[in-house]
Formats: sequence, C-alpha cells, structure tokens
Amino acid sequence: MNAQLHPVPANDELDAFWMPYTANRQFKANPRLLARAEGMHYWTPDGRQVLDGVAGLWCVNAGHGRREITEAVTKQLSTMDFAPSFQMGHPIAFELANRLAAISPPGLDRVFFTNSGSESVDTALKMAIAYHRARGAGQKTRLIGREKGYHGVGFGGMSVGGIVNNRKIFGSSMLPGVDHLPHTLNIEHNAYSRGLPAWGAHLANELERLIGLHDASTIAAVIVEPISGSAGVILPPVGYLKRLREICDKNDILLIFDEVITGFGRIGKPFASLAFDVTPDLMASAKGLTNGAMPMGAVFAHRKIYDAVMQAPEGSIELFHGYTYSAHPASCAAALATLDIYTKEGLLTRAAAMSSQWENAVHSLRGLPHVVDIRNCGLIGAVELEPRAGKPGARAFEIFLKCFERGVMVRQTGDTIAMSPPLIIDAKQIAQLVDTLGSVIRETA
Ligand code: PXG
Repeated sequence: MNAQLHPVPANDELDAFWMPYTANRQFKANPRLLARAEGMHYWTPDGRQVLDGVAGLWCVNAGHGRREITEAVTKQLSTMDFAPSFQMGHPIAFELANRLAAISPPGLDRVFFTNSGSESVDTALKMAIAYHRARGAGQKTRLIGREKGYHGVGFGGMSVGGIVNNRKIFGSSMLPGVDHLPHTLNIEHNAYSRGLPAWGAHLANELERLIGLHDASTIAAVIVEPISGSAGVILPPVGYLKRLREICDKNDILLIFDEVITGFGRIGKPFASLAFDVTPDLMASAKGLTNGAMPMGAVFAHRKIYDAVMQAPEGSIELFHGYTYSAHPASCAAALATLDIYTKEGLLTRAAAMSSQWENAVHSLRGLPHVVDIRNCGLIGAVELEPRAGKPGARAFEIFLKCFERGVMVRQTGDTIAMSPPLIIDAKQIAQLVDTLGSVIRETA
C-alpha cells in the first residue's frame, strides 16, 4: 500500500510551501504528515493509523475515501473537465442546485456556487447589499458581525469576523461600516452546559443597541455562525438566534447564517437553521457539501432576495459577481455523489441519534486537570483548558500533539480542543477518541 504513496519530502524540501494557518517554522522542524485516508482514519507516511476526530477540517462528514465520490469525479472529468458558468451552463450545475434547494431551510431555494467558505461569505455579504439596493434602499450597506466570529479570510469575511489575530495586522484595510455584536461565550454562567446554554439570550438585544447607534436605515445585514467553530466551539444560548431573527425582521435587516461547519448534518439536521428552527435570509456553506473531496461552497438565498435582484433591466447581468470555478463540473459531481451518500446512509440526521452518547462521552472529561468547561452540540465537542500563565494556547497545543502521537487527531484553537468527527463515527471510536484525549489531559501539566 505504502509503495503507491507519494514520496515523503525530506525536511529540507518543506520550505517552498507557505502553509496556511500554520506555525510554519515550528511545523517544518517537526512535520506531521498524512499520506492516506479511509473511513474514520488517516495513515501517516510510515503507516501509523490515526483516528480522525475532526473530519479533516470539519468537512469529511461521510468519512474518507468514498469510492462513489471518486468515481463521480473521475467520470465527470473524463466527460467534460471544465465548462464556464458565465453566460453558459452545464446540466449538473442545475441538477445540484435543485437537489440542494430540496434540503434547504424554507424559502432558501436559490443557490450560488463558490469554491470555499470564505467565498460563500463574501458572496452572501454582497448579495445582502445588492438586495437592498435593488429595492431602493441603497443606503443600507452596513454589516454587523460578532466578536469571536470566523467568516473566512476574504476582506469581507475578515471584517465581519471577530477573532483578533485574524484582524490586527489588517486593521486599516478592513471594510468600513462594520460593527460587531458581543460574543456569547460565558463560562461563568454556562460552564458544562449540555447542549445549548440556558443563559445569554438577552445578548441578542445588543443588536438593538447597534441599531440605536447606526440606525436601521444604514444596516444591510447581520452575519453569525449558528455555532462558531474556529473560536473554540461557541454555542448560541437558548432563544438567542430567534431573538436576532425578530430584531432583524422588525428593522428590515437581513440575517445571514454562516453554516460552513454546521451545514450538512453536523448537528443532526441538514442545516443548523433547521435544527434551531430559525430561518435566515442567506446561508453560506462549503466543507461538507462535497465531503471535502473537491473545493466547493454554496450560498443559499431566499427567493425574495433573488427576485428583488432579478428586477434589473432585461438582458443585463443582474449580479456582477462570480468565480471562474463557480459550479465547476467536477465539484458538482462530487457534491451530487456526496448528497447521494448522505441520503442513502441517513447521515444528515445521524448526529441527532448519536448526540446523547457523544454528549456523555465528552462530558466524562469533566474534573480532569486544567479542564474549565466542556461544550457539545450534535457531533461537535469542545474541551476548554485553563491557559498556562503567559503562554496562551501552549497547553492545548501540547495535548493536540500528544493525541496525534497516540493515534488520534483533534483540533486545537487557543486553549480549546475541538472535536467534530465524521458523522459515521461508531461507539468504539467515540470511546477511543475521548479516552485518548482524557489520558493525555491527565498526563499534561
Ligand atoms: N466560515 C466559517 C464559519 C468557517 O468555519 C470559513 C467560513 C471559511 O471557509 P474556507 O473554506 O474559506 O476555509 C470557515 C472555515 C477550525 C477551522 O479549526 C475552521 C475553519 C477552517 C479551518 C479551521 O475550527 N472554518
């Protein structure tokens, strides 16, 4: 098996690849390489098996190496490798949009294709502004994000995002006219909540304060992640998202959900919006759309937004926006095959059936040294650790490294260990994941 793998680069061959969101020099001094994947596992180049506790990067929801996806992509590439979607079309793009519209939240049945979560977010922000302008409210351009939010790395997503390290270097290049709601992480009130925390719905009322400051007539949209992943798994307090929805409705402000990690079954419904019973006006997605096998994102727009923008003069392009690879045929093929798998195997709802077992497993880590909070929802779990004095993130990073050495891949952000396994995970694998993490936490000073 290993003989077929790509040769492993020597340590002095690692310099050319400027790695994303990576401590490059630290990594290159001690690289962690993955060479093969199947089902719930990765294998390192030397053949060590690693349980995937994070679905790659929150994207491989149906598990690795799904032959149906490989075959669909191969067939599509050999039939038609590329076709433009600017003033031209190809059949499976329409088929995919229809299939997605059939599982989307009510009314969000117009689908725009991108290549990533970042592109989906920037597309959704532009659609919000275009919508208001098309209705004669061109002064509604302000965007409201949230502290600790992550919406990718485009200038739009970065500006509405709220993670300081992503923002501080680029401060003077941010979009103007952006403000932020407070985040909803509150360990003092909500530590060890099982599922959504009870305290904090009132934090949504801060939107009214921002409306009081800027006036609703200047605000286009509010964007939030129903559950934020990158900042360390932050859950919406019970009632919070509904309250945001009410305030947006009252003030003619669009509500955008960034479902890049929550989409495609992660919390037991096709989308978090369906699980939480709050319908946004625009929804950004990516990741699980193709099971991570091909880069692709999709923005779901409410029909009212599409219809408003379509009022442009006959024959003119209604929205001056798009990517060369929007609806790339091979990505469409991957997404269709992925949806087939999700449907056939019930994966868009499996997290609901697994969630109490998952919750119990993750919360069994309560009481271990330095653990200060545990959070969970669907098949997402997070263990928050007390930071080492003067060294934020160091303890969690060490735990991530040790887990990897012991055959389990988790994700570290700050002092949080996050887990979001493929939705096919079984009871034994949940035990292995949580038990390995538990022993490592116990041994880490
Ligand atoms: N929005 C959200 C909510 C995301 O989580 C993006 C947008 C950007 O997607 P792209 O495809 O442009 O990367 C993301 C990405 C983590 C982690 O560990 C999360 C993401 C990426 C890398 C790591 O939580 N999410």
